[in-house]
Amino acid sequence: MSDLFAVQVRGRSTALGPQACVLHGHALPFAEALLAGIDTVTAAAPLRHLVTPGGHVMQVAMTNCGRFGWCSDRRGYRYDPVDPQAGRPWPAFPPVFLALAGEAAAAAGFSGYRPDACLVNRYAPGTRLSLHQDRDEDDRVAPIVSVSLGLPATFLFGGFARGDKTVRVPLLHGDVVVWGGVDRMRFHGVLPVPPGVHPDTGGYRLNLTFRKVR
Ligand code: MD3
Ligand code: FE
Repeated sequence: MSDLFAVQVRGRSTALGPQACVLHGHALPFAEALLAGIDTVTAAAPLRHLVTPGGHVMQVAMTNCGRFGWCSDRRGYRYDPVDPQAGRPWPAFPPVFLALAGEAAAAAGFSGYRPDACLVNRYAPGTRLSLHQDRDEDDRVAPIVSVSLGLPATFLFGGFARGDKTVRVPLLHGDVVVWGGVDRMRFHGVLPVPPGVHPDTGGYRLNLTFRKVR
């Protein structure tokens, strides 16, 4: 295994790179409150399947909360302060979202984290997210904090070119991953979620990704 991808398990955290790590089970104490927050957000801004600029319907169902929401349509990808489906601003962050994101970022070495967007992703069994970079944010150094809830999935963590070797990282209910600094622009994706039933989410995997857009 190359140094770049050396995986080191230290108690409840696994380093994926110099500034990327998995905090195993870190969100478990917040899980119930986070799921209630997701329900509040999706009541105001329902999960939907966006269309890519190429005209494909995305397998992952998405919505947002916070000052900005990630959107995709035939015109391209962008962050929008308004939910284009509802014609009004995205719902505010449920307070527990900000508390968890700030605390997890600090635990990973990024103090003072103030995200302004949270993308909510819902995966039904068989759903995958192909390898990509997150490059629609103005800030490409601030960390992204990702929270996995419900069905387990295998995360692909790659390099800085699409063709670079990837490592597979199992992500379980309650795991939090933090990527920032030099690791921020890595290619990443999610393998098809295996079928299953989770006591807290039923037949879904939910993922929250906190971002600093501006
Ligand atoms: C790794 N979501 O929403 S975790 C996404 O599980 C996204 O739903 C996946 O990729 C999911 O864009 C993966 C989030 C994530 C976000 C940014 C990253 C992983 C990252 C940036 C660099 C490396
Ligand atoms: Fe991503």
